Amino acid sequence: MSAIGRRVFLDHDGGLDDFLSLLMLLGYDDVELTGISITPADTLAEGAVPVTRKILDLAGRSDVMVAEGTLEGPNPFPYEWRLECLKVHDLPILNRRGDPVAPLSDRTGQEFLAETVLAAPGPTTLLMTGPLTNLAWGLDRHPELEGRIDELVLMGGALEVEGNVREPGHDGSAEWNLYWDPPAARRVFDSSIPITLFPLDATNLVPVTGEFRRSLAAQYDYERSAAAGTIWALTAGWDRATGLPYYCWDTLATSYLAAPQLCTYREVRVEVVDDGPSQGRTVLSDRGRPVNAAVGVDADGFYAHTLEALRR
Ligand code: AGV
Ligand code: CA
Repeated sequence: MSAIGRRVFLDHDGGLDDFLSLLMLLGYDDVELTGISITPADTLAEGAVPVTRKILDLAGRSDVMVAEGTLEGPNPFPYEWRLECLKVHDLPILNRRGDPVAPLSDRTGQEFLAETVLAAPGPTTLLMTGPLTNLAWGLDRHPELEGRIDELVLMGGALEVEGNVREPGHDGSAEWNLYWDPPAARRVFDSSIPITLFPLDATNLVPVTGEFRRSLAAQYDYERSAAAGTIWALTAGWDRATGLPYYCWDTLATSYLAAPQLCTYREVRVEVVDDGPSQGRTVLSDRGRPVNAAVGVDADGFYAHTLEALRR
């Protein structure tokens, strides 16, 4: 690693844990964050874009540029989930500084991702905590992009566990990020970009518990931690409302950039189903492409790491 550490570009889709991932990432000394694009998937761009900029301001990183993606996948997220970002937008802890200062790009998110990676003086690691739409768009238009990404760190997929899609006409085998835009997922998996995958097999091991949420209170004097604790509190009761618990989905993938040793990994071969009742499913197959997949987690170590990253 060079003195500035690893060059990272973040594409997120504005869910509660996408914002939490950004709060954690901003505590990592060895990460040089080159920009952020937003995919309007598990969110509304009108909430996700200003929230992202306000989080950057809160962390003293008003120099990082944000861009709004305009591409949409074929399978929309439940509208109630997408509304959560509006609550975050109004949190007092994010509004103490007034209107956001971190710059908003005049490029679309998909253009900004490709252009930022292509303009970097060396390879970039992509952290993607939502669908792969923006990256697939870039790969189609800029063939040279593929060789400029040294690693894609992705929250997505379900290898040997059930998926989390519960939609009419779907068999439940897919994870939402890849289900939102299955052809985009397929396009990216068909590329030669090295993929480190955080599928439900690993994230199922790190649920957001009440005990974990309340443990944030002890470090409320750290502003990133105060914001994170407040956002995590919005996940309380989620399991009763939706029948599905909230997990540390995106934050587990994010932790890889500072503490990869928290997980155990398996080299597997994976194919993505791009249509029909299993669309978005990641299938283990000898014909698939190689993926380094997280399959185990030191859960206590991960929760402790999260708290520590938010105290820096
Ligand atoms: O499938 C996990 C992905 C992660 O990127 N998202 C949420 C995380 O940001 C979709 C999702 C699955 N189940 C959900 C989701 C739920 N119950 N509420 C909100 N989003
Ligand atoms: Ca997400």
